[in-house]
Amino acid sequence: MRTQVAIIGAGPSGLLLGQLLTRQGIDNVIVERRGGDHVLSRIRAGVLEQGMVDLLDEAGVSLRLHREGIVHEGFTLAFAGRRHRIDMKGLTGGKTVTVYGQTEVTRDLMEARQVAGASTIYNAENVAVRDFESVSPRVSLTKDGMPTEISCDFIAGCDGFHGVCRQSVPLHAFQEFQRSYPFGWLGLLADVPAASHELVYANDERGFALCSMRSTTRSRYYIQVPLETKIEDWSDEQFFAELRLRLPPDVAANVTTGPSLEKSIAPLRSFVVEPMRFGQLFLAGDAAHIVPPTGAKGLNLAASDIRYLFDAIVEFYLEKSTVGLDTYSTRALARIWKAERFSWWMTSVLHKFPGNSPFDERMQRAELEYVEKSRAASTVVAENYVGLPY
Ligand code: FAS
Ligand code: PHB
Repeated sequence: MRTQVAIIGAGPSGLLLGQLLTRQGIDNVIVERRGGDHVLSRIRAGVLEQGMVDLLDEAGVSLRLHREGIVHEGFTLAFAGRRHRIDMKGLTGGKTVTVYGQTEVTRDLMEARQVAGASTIYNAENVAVRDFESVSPRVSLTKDGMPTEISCDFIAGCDGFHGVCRQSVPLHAFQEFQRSYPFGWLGLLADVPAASHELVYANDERGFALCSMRSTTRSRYYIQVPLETKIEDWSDEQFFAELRLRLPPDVAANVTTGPSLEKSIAPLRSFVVEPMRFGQLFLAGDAAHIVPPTGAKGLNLAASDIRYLFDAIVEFYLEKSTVGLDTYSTRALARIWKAERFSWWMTSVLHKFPGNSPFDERMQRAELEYVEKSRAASTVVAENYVGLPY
């Protein structure tokens, strides 16, 4: 099989790149190791920066997003019995975010790809990327027991943190930067009305909590849990009781309980690999970086990677220029590191760190009180949350 761009991974990164390339008339094949239903079953991000909304507009997949997505103009930080609203719209000259689940973004992209008749190989096994340092990179895989090979011009490694692409690069060719956090997030999705019309991030003595949503009738909640926590340790009732204890009383009183549609525990880590390009192999999204979800940046960083990579590939084919390809890694990493900083900062100031000294506790409180009292400090939070320019 021959194509121009072979994309490894049918998560949001791979599907968005595939959709943009297909609309541009650039042939591409997506190779995904799981089935489409499994990809859709993963409950992840919920907040889209304007840059991502604009890219989904350009990809022609934003009809439902504009119909069902909820525009948010601010969010609340709750701490020490007080609340501080970050007026994103007022502090950034009108910028907002849109609440619309990653599952729905993925669904919209999958449907568009099916309509376009573009090729996606699901349930691919033994996926390997080969000769990507040459001008003739290849992807080999097994499908229904049949070995298959795809020759291409470029390979987009959109296969997430545990994917094969980054792991296929020789160790001497890259440097990893990482920090693991001493806790995880236990998330619960339920068809209950939202406890607050905007997101509430709570720093409580008992630990972090987040009230988010997928719609006005479907809520997404998170509580910080110890790393060794097992899902079976937490019944729905125990989850809601703990959530309420960590929220401001009026928000807690507004929490409606209901059976969980999904419950999962996510570890928190900061991770970046440099560079993101290896010959004709380009890493994008979680394959290249991970942020703790506290800053709602993971999915949105995948979008800016795809913006840069798509523009570079189009420039190559249309203008026979490699400038975009040659600067992709530097350009993407410049934005990635700023989002890593913001996600690390939000995580550092909002969670209960086991082993924090009394000094550390005072520093955390001082950070939050500075944001509370300073318009400049609140503006820094607001402009990072809505997303720094691409
Ligand atoms: P993905 O991991 O989504 O997709 C990679 C795809 O590649 C997967 O479908 C995988 O099956 C496939 N793949 C892997 N290995 C392969 C191989 N060898 N061959 C072929 N295919 C292969 N972000 C937020 O902004 N907010 C959140 O609340 C949030 N919560 C998260 C919770 C969890 C548990 C996780 C893991 C991430 C969370 N994220 C969150 C981040 C998440 O949204 C990612 O940023 C987003 O999924 C990135 O998309 P992709 O880069 O496409 O990677
Ligand atoms: C979510 O709705 O899943 C969500 C929202 C904001 C975050 C993390 C997750 O910071």
